[in-house]
Amino acid sequence: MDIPDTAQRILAGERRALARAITLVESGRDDHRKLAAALLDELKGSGRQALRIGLSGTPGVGKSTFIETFGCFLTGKGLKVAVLAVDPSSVRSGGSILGDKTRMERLSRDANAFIRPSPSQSQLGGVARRSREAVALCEAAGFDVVLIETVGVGQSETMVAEMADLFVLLLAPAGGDELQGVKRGIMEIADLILVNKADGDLKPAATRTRADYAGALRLLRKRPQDPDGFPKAMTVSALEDEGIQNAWDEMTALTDWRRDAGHFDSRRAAQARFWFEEEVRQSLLSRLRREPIKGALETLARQVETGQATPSAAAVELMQTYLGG
Ligand SMILES: Nc1nc2c(ncn2[C@@H]2O[C@H](COP(=O)(O)OP(=O)(O)O)[C@@H](O)[C@H]2O)c(=O)[nH]1
Ligand SMILES: [Mg+2]
Repeated sequence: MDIPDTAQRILAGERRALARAITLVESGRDDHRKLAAALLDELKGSGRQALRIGLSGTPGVGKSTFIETFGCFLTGKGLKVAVLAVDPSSVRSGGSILGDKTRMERLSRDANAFIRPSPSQSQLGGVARRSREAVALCEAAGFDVVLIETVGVGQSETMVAEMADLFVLLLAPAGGDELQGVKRGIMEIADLILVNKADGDLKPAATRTRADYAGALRLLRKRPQDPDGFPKAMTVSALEDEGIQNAWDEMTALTDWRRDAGHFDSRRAAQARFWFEEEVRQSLLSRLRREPIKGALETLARQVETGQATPSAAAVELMQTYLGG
């Protein structure tokens, strides 16, 4: 791959070049990693900035339907939209978006939309890096909005929140009066809670659920990056295309406020630092899993097991021999 040429094509918004570049960053091969790093470096001065929106919700809440409706709403406003998925379970399910293309039929035919299914890769750290780099590529390609979808499993929301400017949690109307077992952690990173399916028979339940979550959000610690009234809970119907304009208005109001208050840039700076540190952590961990450290680790671990060495002395020896300290 000719890196300067590919970079030019991406900057010119060529979708095929973008798709191939994403395939490159998704690759685990060492030579591909080097090319990917060179490409991202070439593109880093593009000065283009998309609004990155993380979207999470358990299977069945309507993420795909919402992305279709919301995505078409945005392209209807003349905005270019990219959709990416972070799904650590995709090895089994075959890609969360891929299986769902039928629900995004209109958007996938839209010339101003680009949809990319999640890579098949089981390691969350790896998935996160690939997704983050794919976001950077879409940004350089001139997309105005990048939607990053994730299913609500474990750490993936946290990872997505670390690469998004806004985090949207999609929920379904609750049957009873319980809050649907949404983990506190995910409530704490949400900027906007959208209770979907607020239509037909489900509308009263959606309205109640929204009120419950609005109450729960008020109990959370106030975050410096929020103006009054945020995080906010609203109802939408992705199927009937209701509340979408309102949701977008709230997203832009929040983003504008954060830009003016300096939170937008400082958050991105903190995220860049986070990913740098995460990358260093991952590199160190992968060295531990490779020879010669892998074997030395095993040998020392046996000595620790049999009492020939103490855990700390063995650790110090390993660090001194292989990691210079
Ligand atoms: N009534 C209603 N059903 C919806 C709405 N959005 C999605 N659904 C339905 O919920 C089911 C799951 O939707 P899907 O978008 O595949 O959810 P995902 O698994 O989160 O991607 C489908 O049968 C959709 O038609 C909505 O706004 N109202
Ligand atoms: Mg889906």
